Amino acid sequence: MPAPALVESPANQFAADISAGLQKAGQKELPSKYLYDTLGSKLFEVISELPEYGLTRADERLLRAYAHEIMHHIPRDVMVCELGSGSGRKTRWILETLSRRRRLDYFPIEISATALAVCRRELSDIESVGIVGLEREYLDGLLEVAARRRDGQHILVLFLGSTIGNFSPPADANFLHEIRMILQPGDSLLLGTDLEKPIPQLIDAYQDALGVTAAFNLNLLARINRELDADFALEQFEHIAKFNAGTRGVEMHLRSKLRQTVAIRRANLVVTFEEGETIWTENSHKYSLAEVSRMVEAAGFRCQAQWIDREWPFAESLLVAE
Ligand code: AVI
Repeated sequence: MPAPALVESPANQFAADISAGLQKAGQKELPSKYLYDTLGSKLFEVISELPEYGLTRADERLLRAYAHEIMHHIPRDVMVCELGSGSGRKTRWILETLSRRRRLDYFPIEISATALAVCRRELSDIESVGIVGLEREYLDGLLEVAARRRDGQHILVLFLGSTIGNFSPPADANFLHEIRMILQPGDSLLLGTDLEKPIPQLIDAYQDALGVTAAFNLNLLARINRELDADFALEQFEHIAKFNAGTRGVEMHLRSKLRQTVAIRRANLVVTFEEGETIWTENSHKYSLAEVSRMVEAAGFRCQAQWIDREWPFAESLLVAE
């Protein structure tokens, strides 16, 4: 009889990923997806209201202004699936517009149960939209949606807010390719990408005056304390944001203010940090339009239409699977 497969629980996976990231030779790092526990998701909502952080408002402005145009490119019989719905607020414009033509099902996919609950609450008043939240990793959720497709039905995937930029190149292109492999020709992907802008503006956006982004970043250590019985002293780390000119991304780090040792009991790990050493917690890539074109074409999509916000350079691209 074959040995039973080992199923990783989310807590074990979290411990394994934290342990691997903090033992990396050279630059220590933590996966940015773990920034979004209940508290982290709420702090991100506050970030998107900050005057310095124009990304979410640009995304929402475009969706609101062009929802009708977007709809004209989408087949009538469509199921809408969103990777990382967040609060769902900016999705409202798309769902309201599409559901005026005919009833539709909307599948938000999130690893955060809290974000899914907020999304359901935010959007449940829209008539003619059935909401089926999937608490999954993005591609697992998308596979599940694809399995529910009826004959002749199309899928519209929403991947908004430039979350793609948090997959450092070339992982961004690879991820789009994986999405493409699940879709069928004629399905669509609405992709939001944050565009290049002056470096001081970017640094302000990720190192805001109120310190909300700092709290968002430090919460990752607090989360490890809470969930993995660790003893990070938060006041001994500081948030920094810097622009990496080589990769053209804003990096968030947590810098150790002194030499210190931290125990993470549930990961069976003791880690030493040198004074000034950093943990890299997130990359937020800033795209050029030419780069977006190359990336989507290499992944097997054709760009059918594109809308750009001039106030905060940001692009919404409607892609069709070829
Ligand atoms: C979710 N993502 C697109 C945000 C970004 O801008 O990269 C996450 C974020 N990190 C700090 N501020 C916002």
